[in-house]
Amino acid sequence: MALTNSPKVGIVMGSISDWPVFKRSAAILDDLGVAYDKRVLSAHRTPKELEAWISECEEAGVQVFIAAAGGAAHLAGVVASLTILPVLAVPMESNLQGLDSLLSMVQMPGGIPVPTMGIGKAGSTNAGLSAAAILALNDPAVRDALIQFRKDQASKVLSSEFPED
Ligand code: RP5
Repeated sequence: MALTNSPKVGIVMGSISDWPVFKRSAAILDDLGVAYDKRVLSAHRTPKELEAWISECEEAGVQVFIAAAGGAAHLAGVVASLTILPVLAVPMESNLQGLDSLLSMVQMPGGIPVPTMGIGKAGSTNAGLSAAAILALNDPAVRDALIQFRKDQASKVLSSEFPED
């Protein structure tokens, strides 16, 4: 499958079963106007295809990866082993409530870092925002979009209304 045009972020999940939660990362990037390429690729089920996709992303100008997986979640670590670009990890909920996923990602041995988000929906949202923040270092349009996102978020909090009892 051909890559999305000029992607800046590569987003990869170990299974399509991750998408209902992981789609929040993609939604944030959509909101901020950041192009990405998304794939279902597994570190243990499709390792060769995963490696090939990472190379394609690097050649296409991707600057940061986001990887979501659950259980013995080695996907982000494997991606990080194959690129020097930053790789953000999103632990998916699992039979152990995602604690296994979180520890698999965050407890990488020293040498191959995997910055890891919180488990599930919040982590998925924050991965999209963190990827955008990395891009914003060199992309004024993404920086402006992030600033606007923060303003809109603050406005929503400040206009909160209590429900009637
Ligand atoms: C991981 O195993 C995937 O990232 C997913 O979170 C989990 C379960 O995968 P499926 O059995 O739903 O395909 O590799």
